This record gives sequence, structure tokens and C-alpha cells, in this order.
Amino acid sequence: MIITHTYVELGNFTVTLTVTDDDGLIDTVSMNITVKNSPPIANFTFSPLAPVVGELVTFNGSLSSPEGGVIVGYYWDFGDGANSTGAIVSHAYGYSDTFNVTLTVLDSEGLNDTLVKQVTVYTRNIAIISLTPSTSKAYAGQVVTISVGVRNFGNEPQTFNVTAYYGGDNVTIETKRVSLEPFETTTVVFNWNTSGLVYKISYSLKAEATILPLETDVTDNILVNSTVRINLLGDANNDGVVNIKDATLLGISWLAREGSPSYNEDADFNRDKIINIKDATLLGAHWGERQNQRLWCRMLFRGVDKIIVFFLKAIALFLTFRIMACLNASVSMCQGLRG
Ligand SMILES: [Ca+2]
Ligand SMILES: [Ca+2]
Ligand SMILES: [Ca+2]
Ligand SMILES: [Ca+2]
Repeated sequence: MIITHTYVELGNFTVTLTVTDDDGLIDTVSMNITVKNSPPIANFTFSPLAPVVGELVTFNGSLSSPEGGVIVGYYWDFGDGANSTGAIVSHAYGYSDTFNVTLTVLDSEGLNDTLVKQVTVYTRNIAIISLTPSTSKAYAGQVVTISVGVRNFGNEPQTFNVTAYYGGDNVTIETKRVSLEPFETTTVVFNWNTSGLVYKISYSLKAEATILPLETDVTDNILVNSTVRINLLGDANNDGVVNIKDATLLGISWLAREGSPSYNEDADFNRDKIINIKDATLLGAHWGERQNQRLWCRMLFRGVDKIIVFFLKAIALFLTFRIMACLNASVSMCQGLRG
């Protein structure tokens, strides 16, 4: 037969078992037992399991067991010099490291227990570290490549967007998805088509990485750097007009390749690193163009051209008729004289 009994007081007790059989015979056995307090068992969980710097971590010690009595105190040491009390507490770490978190529980019987767990706190920080265009002077229509250096300064992998912009109004060039391992650096290349941009204006370039939740440093996610000036195609001396001066510069650098002393990048209109007939053709195609020349102005000039040509043709036609009339008259006069 099995029975249970709960002692309500501490101390030494003698337990006696007496058994009687069906012949009426009896036997007895005694044992001493000591009733004493049991220490509590400390236990806790924390969330999130992989926190980042600045993130609030919740520690829950209510899983601890008093093993007799009740728990009357929870004492926390977060491992970074900070402390707290209470069954459920929160703490944010100010830097990245692996911390020993200690929970000590005290029960109503005056006994205690301690448990240590390690919490690794991560840094979340990505940054744009460089921004370099392929040229500082581009002809409208030229594709400028922009190399953007991106680094993960954090110790956890990250995937995020990087966008390149131009101009004060932040016109988007391209957005690209980037994945980086901890402390990895990469270069992202953007292609900027400058077609339709206004001449003689310097456009600033900007690259921006999306801000991650709880990112440590957000100021380094944006980099504004470098300006690219848009020039008039054919304007080798950058004076805003395509004329004989530009043709002269082209002639001076004729057949020069990049690296040679006579090579002039500004006369290499197609940017193929050699100055030749292709550049001369481009210069010819834009001959006479002016920077900032308004469209109505160009139309007007073209209109005036046509009117002048019309008048010249009319004058030529008139003179032709006059000459023919004169010739006819001369012929008639000669025939009259012969007659
Ligand atoms: Ca206890
Ligand atoms: Ca950052
Ligand atoms: Ca010029
Ligand atoms: Ca060329």
C-alpha cells in the first residue's frame, strides 16, 4: 500500500510502519526522515534571440520554480554593467558583444539559485562609402557609368536597395538590390543615360541605401558627391558654340589616342579614346549650334534661312528671264539689221 503525506513543519521525524497479518501477529519498522527547504530553480527565456544594438530585449524569469514556498525576488545582471529586478524585464544594449546575463531568484524559504545565459547583440549598419562617375564632363546623350561602393559594417548579413540619383530634384537613375555578408564591401554600377539633359549645367550625383530597421548609423546611408557637367556636343573648348575654334582643336589632336600628349578628351566627342573622322562628323553635325539656344530661336533662324533662299531663288529666276529677254531682243535686232 502506498500513501503520501506532506509535512507542514521543518524538522526530524520518525516514521513507523506497523503491519498485522491474519494470524494476528504484528511487526513494526521505524525510519527517521528530515524535512527541510528546497532551493528554487532559476530559469528564463529572452526575445528576440538575436537582438541588435539599441533593440529592446525582453527577459522572462517567470519560468523559475520555488521548489517549496514562493519566489520573492528576481535579480538581473545584464552583463554590460546594468541591473534590474522583477520577473519580466527589458533591456537594450548600447554596443555589439556577447553578454553573460545572470538571473538570481530568491524564495520565501530564504534559498536562492542562479542561471547564466549568453546573449549576442549584433550591429546593423550599411553605408555608401564611395561614388565615382566615369567622367566629370559628358555630352548630352552619353551614358555615364557611376560606381557606388557599398559596405556592410554590421555583423549580420543584409539585403537592401541602393538607388542612384542626379540633380537637385533627385531624379532616379536606377535602383539595385544588394546582398552583403558581415563586413563585406562591393561596388554597384549604375548606367546614367544623359539624353535630353540641359547643356552647361553641372548635375550632382547621389547614392542612397535603404535605412534598415534599428540601424545604428543612418547618416552614412546617403552620399552626395561629384558633379557631372553636360556639354554641347562638338563644343571642344566649352565656350558654348560649335565653330572654327572647335574644329581647330580637333585638328590639333587629329589621330591622337588617349595617353598621348596631344590627346584632348574634350575633342573626343564620341569618347572612344581616339580623335578621328567620327569626331569630325559629330562636330560637323552640330556646326553652328549654340549653348542655351532657345528652340524658337533655332526655328526662327531656320525660317529666315528659308526666306533668304526663297528670295535668292526668285532673284536668280528673275535675272534668268531678264537675260533671256535681252538675248531675244538682241537676236531680233540683229535680224532687223540684216534685213
Ligand atoms: Ca524552496
Ligand atoms: Ca548606415
Ligand atoms: Ca566652342
Ligand atoms: Ca573619338
